[in-house]
Amino acid sequence: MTHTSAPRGALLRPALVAALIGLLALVGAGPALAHAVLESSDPADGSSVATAPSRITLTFDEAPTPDTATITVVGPDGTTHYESGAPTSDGAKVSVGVAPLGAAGKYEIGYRVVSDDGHPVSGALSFTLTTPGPAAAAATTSSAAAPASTAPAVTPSNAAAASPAPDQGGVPAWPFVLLAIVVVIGAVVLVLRRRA
Ligand SMILES: [Cu+2]
Repeated sequence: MTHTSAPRGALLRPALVAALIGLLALVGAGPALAHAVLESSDPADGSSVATAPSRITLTFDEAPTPDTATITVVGPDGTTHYESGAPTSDGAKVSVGVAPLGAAGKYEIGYRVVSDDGHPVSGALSFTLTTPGPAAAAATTSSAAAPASTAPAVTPSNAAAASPAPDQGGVPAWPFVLLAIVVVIGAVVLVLRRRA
C-alpha cells in the first residue's frame, strides 16, 4: 500500500498546484468584480440593546462610492422613521445619526449604497431596543395622563382593567358616556319635577 501511494501523490501534485493557481486567480479577481458586501454593523444585526444608539454605522468589505448611501431606521410601529440627517461616508464605513428612539421593540435598518463597480447594493437588518427610548417616555406620560383625566374614579375595577391596554381606550369609554347621559337625564327630570 505504501508503494502505490507515493507515485499517486507525485501525480496528484501538479494537478493540485494547477487547482491552487486557478483558485488564487479567482480570489484575486473576485474583489475587483464583486459588489460591496456588508460585513458588520453597530448595533449588530439581530442584537438587543438597552440604550438607544445615537448613530448607526455600517461597515462594508470595500468603500462604497461616497455620498451615495441611504440609511433608514424604522420603529416597531413600522412607520415612524428615526434616521436623522444625511449619511456620512468614511472609507468602508457608512453611518447615519439616529433621533431619540421611542418604544421598546424591533427597529429595522434599511440601507442602499452604490458599489465601487457602480452596482447598487441594498439590504436590511434589525436590532431590538429592550428599554423604551427617550421619545417613548414623553409618549407614555401623555397617554397615561389621558385616561386618568377622562375616566372619573367611579369604577376602580374598570380603570385598573383599562390601564394595561391603553390602545383599547374605545372600549371602556362608553360606560362613562352612558353614565354622563344618565346623570344629565336625571338632572333634567329633577329640574322638571321642581318646576311642576
Ligand atoms: Cu458589482
